[in-house]
Amino acid sequence: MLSEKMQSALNKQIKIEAESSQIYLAMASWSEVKGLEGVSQFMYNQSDEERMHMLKFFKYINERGGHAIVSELSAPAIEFGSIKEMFETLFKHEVFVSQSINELVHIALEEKDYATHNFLQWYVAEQIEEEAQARTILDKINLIGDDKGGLYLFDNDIKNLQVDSSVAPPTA
Ligand code: OFO
Repeated sequence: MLSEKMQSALNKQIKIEAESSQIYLAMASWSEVKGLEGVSQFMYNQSDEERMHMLKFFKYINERGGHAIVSELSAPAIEFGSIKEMFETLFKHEVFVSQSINELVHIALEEKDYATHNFLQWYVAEQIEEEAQARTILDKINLIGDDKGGLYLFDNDIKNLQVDSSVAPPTA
């Protein structure tokens, strides 16, 4: 059984994961409108992945005798200035999510909830992966600079970049 404190913290994370999905969906749309087909596909995939993260929390809370809550979400930004700015926003957001996961791990230990602590390890690994991926992409964007040909190739390459998880897929 989840403690009240643990349950409410996990429900807060559901909201964060759902908002992440919306943020990346908005990025997918912005890129698509700009004709960046590959970047847009990457963002659509990323958005789906975040929904999966959300559902995994959802199922876990209900499985442990809690009640997963669907809540109102904040509207994401819809304009991103440039690809570089957009990926910087993505990177910062992932760092924020990692901090939030760390906070959950902290609460799980405080509550002596070792099952939740164990469950959260998947997310700890996933965040390492997501931050590293965002960093790699930003490095590439910095290399390209204002080179239009480079941007074209980047857009083509990123389409095939797998938004994959570092560990087994969630059971949700
Ligand atoms: Fe859910 O990992 Fe990104 O935000």
